[in-house]
Amino acid sequence: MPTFEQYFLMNTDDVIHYVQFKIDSFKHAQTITCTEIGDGNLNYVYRVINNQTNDSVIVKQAGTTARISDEFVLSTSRNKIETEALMLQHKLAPGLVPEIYLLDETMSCCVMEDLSKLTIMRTALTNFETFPHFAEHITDFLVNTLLRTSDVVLNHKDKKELVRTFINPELCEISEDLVFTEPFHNNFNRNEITPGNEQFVQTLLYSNEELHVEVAKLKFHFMNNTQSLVHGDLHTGSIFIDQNDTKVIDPEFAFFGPMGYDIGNIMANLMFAWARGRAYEQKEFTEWVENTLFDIMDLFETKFRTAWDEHATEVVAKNADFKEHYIQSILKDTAGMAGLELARRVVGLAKVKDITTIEPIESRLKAERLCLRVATELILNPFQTGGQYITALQNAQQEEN
Ligand code: SR1
Ligand code: MG
Repeated sequence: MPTFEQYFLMNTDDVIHYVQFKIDSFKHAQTITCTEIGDGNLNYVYRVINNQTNDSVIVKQAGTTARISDEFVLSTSRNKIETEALMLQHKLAPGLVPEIYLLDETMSCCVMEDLSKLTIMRTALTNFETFPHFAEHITDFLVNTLLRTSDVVLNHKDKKELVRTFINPELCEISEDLVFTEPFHNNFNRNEITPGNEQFVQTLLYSNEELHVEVAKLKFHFMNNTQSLVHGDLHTGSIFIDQNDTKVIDPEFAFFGPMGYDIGNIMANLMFAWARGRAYEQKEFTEWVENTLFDIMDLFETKFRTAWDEHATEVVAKNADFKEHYIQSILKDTAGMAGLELARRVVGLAKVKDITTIEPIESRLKAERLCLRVATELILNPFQTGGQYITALQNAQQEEN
């Protein structure tokens, strides 16, 4: 039996031994079931159950390459960044993040709360399920994790220490390439355009010089603005949900970057759900998405303003005009980042099943064009309000009719 003193990539039998060795509630277990349940692009995720007591945990381990493709060779220490981000987010946004039971730097794995009674939000959205508390929960998560890791609130030396802890060059490079570069140029072989939309993508993205300038600005903003500890990959596949609870998972891309990256990712992934809802004429569902898009922008701003007044420690943060400037720039970043996410998941690697599973193909092509139209609008003329996001979706839909 392995002693887990040196890293190796575990299989299900190894994970059973691992929990017997490391986790108290599994030490004397007679029968343990272990299933690999990961469906992300990078890591391996095991659900382990003690069949006598029904105790269960999740073991998540990083491999030396990305699960989606061996061409991404990555340090397994990304698991430490993910686990430490979860621990910090758990403190800042209690109830909205799974509990961590163990971080094992040798095995590059962590053991955490099993949330399997909830559903991955993207899966639920593709079935047109709605969630009345989502806007409330996700804005609590965003405001608490973003504002309270920024220089507005933290002592600046402490914050710089945190910036150092969360330096995440490899995963940032993935985003710099897949989000900010490849989708806008036709010479990257990881792009894959659905046949029928080639000319549209050529005109709207590849030959659009005006767009390239704004994308370049956003890329450098992403790389150079250590504003807050961002989740870094906050799409609906990184959220577990049901009618009562919302839990944010998978912050392996966490680093200090612009707040708008997280907010924009949420907005864009809800827009994918909207495009799918329209393709299948799910009126009630698309209305819920519209209300949620509106509420997220509205609640984020309101809660952020209140939290600023309550938690700001920085002297210049008392200046009302500075506060206004700061908030307006978050909203601007949010729009640009949302546009980038919309574009990259249609054209580049790591597409989303909200769109890829739309049938027939003509409806998928329309949904993709809709997302790209809104993407370019968001990047070129950043919106400030939820209402503008909804109008853009509706206008783009009109153009497709
Ligand atoms: C190589 S990883 C591809 C994508 O999956 C992750 O979820 C991130 O979104 C990344 O861009
Ligand atoms: Mg992930």
